[in-house]
Amino acid sequence: MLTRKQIDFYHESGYLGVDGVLSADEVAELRRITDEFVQLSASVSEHTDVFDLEPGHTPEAPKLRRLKEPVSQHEVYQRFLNHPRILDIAEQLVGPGVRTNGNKLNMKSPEYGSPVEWHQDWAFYPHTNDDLLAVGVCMDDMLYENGCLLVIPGSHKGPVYSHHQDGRFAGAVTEEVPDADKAVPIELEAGGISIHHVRTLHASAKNVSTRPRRLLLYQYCAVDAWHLQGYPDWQAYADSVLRGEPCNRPRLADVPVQMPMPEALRGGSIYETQTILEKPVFARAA
Ligand SMILES: O=C(O)CCC(=O)C(=O)O
Repeated sequence: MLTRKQIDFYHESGYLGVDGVLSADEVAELRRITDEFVQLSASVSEHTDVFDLEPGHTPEAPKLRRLKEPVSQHEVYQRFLNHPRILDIAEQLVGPGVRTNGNKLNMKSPEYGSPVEWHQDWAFYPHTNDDLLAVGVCMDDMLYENGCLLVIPGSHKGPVYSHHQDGRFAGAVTEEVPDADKAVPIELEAGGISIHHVRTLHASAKNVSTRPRRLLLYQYCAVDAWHLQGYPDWQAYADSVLRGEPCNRPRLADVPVQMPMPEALRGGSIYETQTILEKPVFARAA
């Protein structure tokens, strides 16, 4: 469980790093399953609904950038989504009650792992209120050198910046990123978790080290935060509730929203969407 000080820090700064949430055995289990998926990705040569590939991927040297919706791919990822320690923490920050609104496993392999440009998750999935966060489960030590998450403290209390270019959603902030010089790295040992608020400006650089950086991202939110694009039916919403009761009275907060529409020119993953950026910061530096 988080201390009062950690909870206050999260609300004030819009992020938090927590060491030692998973045991070494749990991390080993996640790595083992993930290695199997990397091997499986050798059988494809283009992005699929499951695999997002790094440029240069070949069957002989598979380079997997993202496993999409890992929770739907393997029971182990599903189990960790419901890990009591992680849920306790998420509930302390968005609860009582907690539901999930997505998951992904981003892998930055040694020496080429792709960067992610500055963005706010809120621009991708605005809800009726902003009690949403992403937990990053570190499957490796996550350090500056291997492309740890970078966050701009306090940015979750500020505006939602334009993620549009030429009138279409572009998956990254397309104006000058304010306070980029104040960005801080979230560095953690394997088994630790990063937490960032849905409106916190964040990014990550290319992995220039010889060590992998695999980050399993679970999105959690308040039970009464409803996606503004809705749900196909009640069950689709109710199935997302992990703790507490489903609630058909969304809480409406006064939050700035720009829908991620008209749709991006390229979809499939944030990496693909961001390839059209005219002024990338990290891709240019890489
Ligand atoms: O994997 C990362 O470094 C950042 C991931 C991220 O922000 C995202 O996928 O939305």
